[in-house]
Amino acid sequence: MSADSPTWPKDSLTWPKLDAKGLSFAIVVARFNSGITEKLLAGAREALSQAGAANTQVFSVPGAFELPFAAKKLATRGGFDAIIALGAVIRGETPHFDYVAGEAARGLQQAGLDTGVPVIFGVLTTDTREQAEARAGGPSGSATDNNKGYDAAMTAIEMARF
Ligand code: INI
Repeated sequence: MSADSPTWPKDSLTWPKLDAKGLSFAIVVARFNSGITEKLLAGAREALSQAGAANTQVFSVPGAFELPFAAKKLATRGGFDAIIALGAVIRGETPHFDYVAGEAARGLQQAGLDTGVPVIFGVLTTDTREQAEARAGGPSGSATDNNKGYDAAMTAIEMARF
């Protein structure tokens, strides 16, 4: 952290002005529920592009359960200022949800703590597909509004500068 790092705004909870120039990011995205995760990916790319990130690489894995392995491998490889993990875990009728969502959250946090590279949790965990769609840009599929991929990328820029 340097003296000019963004600090939490005193008067509001809006995003600090974030500049990603000179930063490199890896986005790792799960293909499971790809109709949702592709929208998260579009949101993340839009945020990084708006903030001036010139070097972003995208990697895909089968499902959210595989995100921690990939994130740790990329963080260990070096060359990335932050890793953004994107996925969508929808509860449905099966206890599988709890294992997949829980291990994705635990493993992604661990990957960041183990490597010292920020690993951002851009994984939706919802009861229904409708709830997931509402958090992936809504009916219009917006890349900027109500898009947790966009928010995850903004978080990545802030933590890369921390
Ligand atoms: N993976 C997801 O990303 N989202 C889900 O909702 C999901 N459900 O519901 O099963 C899911 N399962 C696959 C899992 O992530 C692994 O790819 C699989 O278990 C192989 O390890």
